[in-house]
Amino acid sequence: MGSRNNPSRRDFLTGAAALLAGPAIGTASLGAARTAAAADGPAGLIVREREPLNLEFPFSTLNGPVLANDQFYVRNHFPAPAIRPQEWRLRVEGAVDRPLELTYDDLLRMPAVTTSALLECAGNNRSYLGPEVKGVAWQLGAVGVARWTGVPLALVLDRARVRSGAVEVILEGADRGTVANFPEEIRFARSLPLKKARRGDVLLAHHMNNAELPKDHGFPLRAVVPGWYGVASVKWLTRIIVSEQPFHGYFQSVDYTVWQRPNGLPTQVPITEMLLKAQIARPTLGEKLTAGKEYRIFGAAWTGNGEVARVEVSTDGGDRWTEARLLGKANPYTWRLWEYDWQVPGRTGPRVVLARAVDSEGRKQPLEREKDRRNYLINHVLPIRVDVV
Ligand SMILES: Nc1nc2c(c(=O)[nH]1)N[C@H]1C(S)=C(S)[C@@H](COP(=O)(O)O)O[C@H]1N2
Ligand SMILES: [Mo]
Repeated sequence: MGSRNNPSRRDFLTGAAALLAGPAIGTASLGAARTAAAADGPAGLIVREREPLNLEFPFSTLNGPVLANDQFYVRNHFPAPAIRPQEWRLRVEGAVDRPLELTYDDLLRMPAVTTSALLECAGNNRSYLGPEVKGVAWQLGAVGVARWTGVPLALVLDRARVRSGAVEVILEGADRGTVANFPEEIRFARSLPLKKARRGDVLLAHHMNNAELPKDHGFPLRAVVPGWYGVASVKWLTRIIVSEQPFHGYFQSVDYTVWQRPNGLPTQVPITEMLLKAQIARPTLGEKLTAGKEYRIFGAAWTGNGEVARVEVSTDGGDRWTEARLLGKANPYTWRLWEYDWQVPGRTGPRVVLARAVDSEGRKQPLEREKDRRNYLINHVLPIRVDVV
């Protein structure tokens, strides 16, 4: 009973109950963080860390398809570098026939595209795994959608003339700092397979929602890699290195990896594509709902590739599931807002509300946590306990 492949409802509810039970799993801290939110950060963002700055969007305030710049979560590993655009350069080097050195103005003059894209931190929802888990304790709000304007990376690579032996493109930021088990400071860097880097939708963005990139979102230039976890979207870009070897930098071999088991051998692989997820914005944990009244359950759902096909809601802890209404139109690489009008029962007491998504590839959100994912890729269904009063 209750194997990983076939979780019984009872096991699942045990999981949900344990999660809601208290200190062991940290519901108390969830509540504390939630109340601290408004007082704490700019524009009501929740301060998770001040140096380096890590800010969370209070997901319960979700109201539309795009967030304003000052609502967008911030995930910094090192202090944000202050960059003067006049002195800044983007260098393109490595396995290219024509290395480039571009100024900010050069980039602003190149053909640009504007597209909506969602960024989610691979550690979003981590606080639901319990207080002892390593990493920033995000609740639901290490995720956001903005409209990004920038130059396709493919265009810059074409200008630099990539050599035939190239396999990856390394993106390096200006920010630097120390990490465990390495004797010197390192810069933040991540690589993309050349094929992914050459898709027209990977951007070198200089504008966010029609404004210059804010400092904490990577001014003057950042990558935006739609469909991949946020870690791939390197901020404060200064160097693009085309490489003939795969890159194994810190942020894709020590941190931001998960385990896979090809041939039964545990192997660490970099985190790339986003997984399917539905999140409930309202009600929030512990919210009091009036017995016998209608309540609009509201949230968002997204997936790394493909489309969100369906969102289902349960208001009885996972017994029965009903389809929610998808709002607006499907838009690749962003979230789909959804709602469900719930006739709150007349009987008072605690209730567990759940939402789960299904995508166009037939994938479903899991009900249970997968252990091989370390402290990342948290996309199992999360219970929201409310009180009917
Ligand atoms: N240079 C640099 N780029 C970075 C990071 C960083 O610390 N330094 N953090 C990454 C991570 S883990 C995420 S989730 C996103 C967050 O982008 P945001 O701060 O604009 O929301 O930026 C990514 N790019
Ligand atoms: Mo992240």
